[in-house]
Amino acid sequence: MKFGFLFLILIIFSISYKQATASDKCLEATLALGIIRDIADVEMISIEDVFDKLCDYLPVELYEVCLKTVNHYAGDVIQYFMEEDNPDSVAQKLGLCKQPQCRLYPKGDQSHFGPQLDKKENKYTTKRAEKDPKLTKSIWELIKEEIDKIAKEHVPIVDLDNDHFVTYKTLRGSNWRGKDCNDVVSGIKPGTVPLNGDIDYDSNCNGISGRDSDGVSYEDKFCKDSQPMGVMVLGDSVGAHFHIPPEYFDSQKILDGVLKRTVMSLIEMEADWPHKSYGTGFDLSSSEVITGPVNSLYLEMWKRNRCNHRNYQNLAVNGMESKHIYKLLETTVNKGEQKQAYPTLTLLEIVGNDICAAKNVDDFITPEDFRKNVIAFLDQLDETLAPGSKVLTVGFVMGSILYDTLHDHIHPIGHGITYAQLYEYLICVGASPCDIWLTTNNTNRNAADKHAQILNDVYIEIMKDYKPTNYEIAYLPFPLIQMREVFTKNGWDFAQALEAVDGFHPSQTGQYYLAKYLWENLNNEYPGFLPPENPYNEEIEKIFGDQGGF
Ligand SMILES: *[C@@H]1O[C@H](CO)[C@@H](O)[C@H](O)[C@H]1NC(C)=O
Ligand SMILES: [Ca+2]
Ligand SMILES: [Ca+2]
Repeated sequence: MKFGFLFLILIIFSISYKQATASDKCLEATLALGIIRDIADVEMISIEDVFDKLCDYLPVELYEVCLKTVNHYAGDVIQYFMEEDNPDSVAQKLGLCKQPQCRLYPKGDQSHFGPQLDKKENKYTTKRAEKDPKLTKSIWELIKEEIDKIAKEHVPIVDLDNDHFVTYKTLRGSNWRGKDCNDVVSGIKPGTVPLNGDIDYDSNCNGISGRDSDGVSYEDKFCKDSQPMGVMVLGDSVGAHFHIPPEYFDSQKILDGVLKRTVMSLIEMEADWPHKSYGTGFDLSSSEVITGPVNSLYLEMWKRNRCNHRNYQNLAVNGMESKHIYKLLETTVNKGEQKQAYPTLTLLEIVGNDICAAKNVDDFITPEDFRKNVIAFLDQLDETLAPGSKVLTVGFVMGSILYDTLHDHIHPIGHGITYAQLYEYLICVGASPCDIWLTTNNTNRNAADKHAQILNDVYIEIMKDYKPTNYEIAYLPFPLIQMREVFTKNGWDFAQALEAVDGFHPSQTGQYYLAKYLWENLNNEYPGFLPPENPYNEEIEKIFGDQGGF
């Protein structure tokens, strides 16, 4: 059962790796209680006063169910906070945490001014006896339903012509795949070879159509011989760019309404930011809940050739592992229409979950099983991609860098809690996204790195003799080590390149450098792999402006 706000984020957090479990409940409750106490401190009000306003900080869609949750729990929470001013202890007394040895907040952490204030009154009823609340539907269930709708198929919810391209942004819309320029006719969509030179209308949504004064179609003149190529990402939460705003842990920002303004779209985006990701990012606008520079392989391809405008598909799904990756092909638009589609630069990137699926060092996927999964996927890819496509396989990350970089930094939760403490707590309650890398146990971290290298070697072996019909294939290591070298050389803290909240993913800054080094390395190590610059770019811009934007 969930409280106030953080449950939202944490539910999403847990969904991205695995289904939420009883252990996630403990984590969610503890963090939410910590935030509730922080708000009481910041405002110098009682816990009861916080509960009075709590649901006003959430979007209206969640108001009613929030109110029910508050009415159920507030009485007990106020009572327990008076007895012992510590979120871990309160969560345990509520029966939501079963293991008293797992503690996030330091034992003597009594930062809260409120106990005196709290004693005044408690208009909420306490329900100590009633362990199993009879809420009609918990917030958890509500949100899970919402996410299931989107997340089951990972295709847009309302798509009139059913071609997987739509005109709205979230819900697997144009933040994920180029915006549709006609949502009624299914042949018209980004990434296709133009119909009849697009003389009459723009059939592939790249903003180029019509003909010049000599009667020559602009598509024929500018694009036909330019080797257009789209970008497609088949991968995991790094490819989808998973990001939980640290602002959601900042009581002052919550009071300022940050959740109210942004949390629904975060849910509709599965907590992903593909429009700012290293693979398919294009959105350079600023946002209150994500900051940093944007660059991507798609943007580089677009800069090279304006004919590629809107030709991107980010099909990545949080938590993806090699054994499920073939499922992503179900939603590629090229399926069954290879001849009508332009070739794509396709990223195969599953940079960690195969390792993180292991709970201990004896539990890793074998190289043989991994090879089988990858080959099966590559075979299917050959039946999906347009002839002339390129596939870039990105290797596993050396995940011990995460711990090395962050372990002694303070987490956005505050209260002096370091990442090392958070990681151990997550393992303790059974809610860690990656027990084997996010741990103080360096035997485990090193073993995980070693196994990641073994899996990378499988990729390298496959590259040597795998000969598909419709595409060429290349392998590049995940450039995290290279990125760290650059940060170190410049005297920058590499923590900036990592996600502050989960301590696990590349941040916006990290995504930017990922794009930069993958693009550079691709061009250095595989020259000629990608099409050349289009000499007509300037003319296209002059005639078609921003080509309809994104
Ligand atoms: C680290 O984990 C290994 C198992 O992988 C275990 O044998 C060892 O005792 C652990 N070390 C510590 C310090 O807990
Ligand atoms: Ca459509
Ligand atoms: Ca066109």
